[in-house]
Amino acid sequence: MLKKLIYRTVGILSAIIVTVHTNAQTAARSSQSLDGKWQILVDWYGIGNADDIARNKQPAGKNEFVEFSFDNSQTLDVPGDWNSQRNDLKYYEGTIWYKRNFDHQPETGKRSYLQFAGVSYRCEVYLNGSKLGEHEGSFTPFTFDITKSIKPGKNLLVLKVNNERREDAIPARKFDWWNYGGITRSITLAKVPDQHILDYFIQLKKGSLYEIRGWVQLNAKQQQQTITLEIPEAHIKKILTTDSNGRAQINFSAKLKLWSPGQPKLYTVNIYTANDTVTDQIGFRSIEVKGTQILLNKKPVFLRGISFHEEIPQRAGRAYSEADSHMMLFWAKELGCNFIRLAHYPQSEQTVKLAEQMGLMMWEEIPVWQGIQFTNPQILSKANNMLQEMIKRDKNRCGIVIWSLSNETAPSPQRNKVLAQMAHDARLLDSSRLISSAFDHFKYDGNQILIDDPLSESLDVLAANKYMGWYAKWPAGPGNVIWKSNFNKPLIISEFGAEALYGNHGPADTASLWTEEYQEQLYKDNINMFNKTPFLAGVCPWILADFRSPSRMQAQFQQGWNRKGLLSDKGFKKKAWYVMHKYYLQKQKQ
Ligand code: GCB
Repeated sequence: MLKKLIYRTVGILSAIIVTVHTNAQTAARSSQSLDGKWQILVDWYGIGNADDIARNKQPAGKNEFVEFSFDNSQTLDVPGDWNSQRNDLKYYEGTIWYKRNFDHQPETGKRSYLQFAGVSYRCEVYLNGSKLGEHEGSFTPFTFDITKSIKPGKNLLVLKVNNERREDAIPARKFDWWNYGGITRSITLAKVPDQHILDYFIQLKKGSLYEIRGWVQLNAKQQQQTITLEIPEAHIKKILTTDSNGRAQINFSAKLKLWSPGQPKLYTVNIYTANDTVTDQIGFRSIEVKGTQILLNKKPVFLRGISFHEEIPQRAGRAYSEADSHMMLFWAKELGCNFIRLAHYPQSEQTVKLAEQMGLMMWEEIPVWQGIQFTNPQILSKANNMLQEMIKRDKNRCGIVIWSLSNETAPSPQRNKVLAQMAHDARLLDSSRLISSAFDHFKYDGNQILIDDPLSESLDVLAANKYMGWYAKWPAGPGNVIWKSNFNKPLIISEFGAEALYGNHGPADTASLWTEEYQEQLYKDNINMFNKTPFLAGVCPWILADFRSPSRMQAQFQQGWNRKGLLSDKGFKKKAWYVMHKYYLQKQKQ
């Protein structure tokens, strides 16, 4: 029986971390969720001894005690950030140790994989007292092959999780969102056949409406193995054969119904070998640029976007459930969007899958956000590791049309070199999508703003974050700005907006900062500017909903919230929402 694939997460070969994280297509197989209540130890001073904690050391006798012991300790929910689960952890940046036991019944001919969908920010993983490895980065998955270390019966799993902000991390020490810590996404234990399908990539070739390209990779380097690929609804059945690396190429033509926001068609795709079967829902669409246009399935498309953080404002915590993803995505649809910018990091796999099912194109980015240490020789490998993990996880999601490398990084020889290298590496992993990066450094001349960032050469789509009327004064009156570019490429205004406290009103004509009317007028002025920009291929207001940020401590209006939401922290619509909604309805008709 084929099992529906819920989490199709691909593992990693970690570039910076000590342990080899094995690739594994784990989700399609029988899997055990390790979510639920985990016991925890808050290590306020970061002094816990890993050897003792990892084996849950017990007192040797009646007159002994262990200070760092999980016995009778408190619990936290997994998945979930720690900040919103306990008042005293609201601002906590440090280490928490997590522990749970699980049972295991060995099956002959099976391997066991332990898969983490996201742990924030860095973690060490210990199984039965021994270290499996480490991972850095909150937003991408990692997997361990634990076949050799798992025991029949009871097993002890311990994680050391740390969310301290550091200069050499990605993002670095300063960022404009809440630094949620903890096991924020699910943990799964999966059993797979010894010889199994490790990974696969199936998409339309760039620029083609019918040529299907890709590959299937087995875990063992076995030559001449037969793999079957089926798309039953389209009566497609292809027999593939592996090369000496255990990889089979996919290369055939078929006339399939194309995926688009209007008709987000997905096909069931089955891949099987003699031992193993995986099933996925895959859509087929082409995305390319022609001059200053973005073409979806060969037709120009205007990206009617919105950004959001992976945060539920009403709960003031990180989003973790399917219901959470639904809420954010329904709002995006209600606004009239056909596109979302997943800011500023890969959001959960369930958000990406739901968005695709709902007909939303996506921009997905890694958290290379402002002040990154580009001169640090480790940064390229850290960033590339995240890029690889993101692309590996979501490369079969046709809803993703743009991979983005960075947000608001200042041009410098070193930054230009690192990001150009990443653009190159991203294309090696996936040549079917567009590459972008959000800029905020431009040249000004009167009312003209010029895009001249040298990184543009390496990108398919240009993206500008520009807060006209908020951080930047209109040089020649509201709306009066002309965008120029040194490159014949499409432009997305990837951020614009202003802060408004919901319910704070003032007169429309002389509106003062922080009022809904000021934000509303600023949206109208920005739309005027958009209408004067012929090479504009999309816009993306900042942001769907107010979000929490300790950088935003203005006492009267912010109180720890960035108020640029079109929705308030309670989900109420501000006046600017309706301006944007109207604009998107008009754009949809054009
Ligand atoms: C930006 C950043 C975004 C901030 C936003 C703001 O340019 O990309 O992360 O939250 O501005 O509100 O200032």
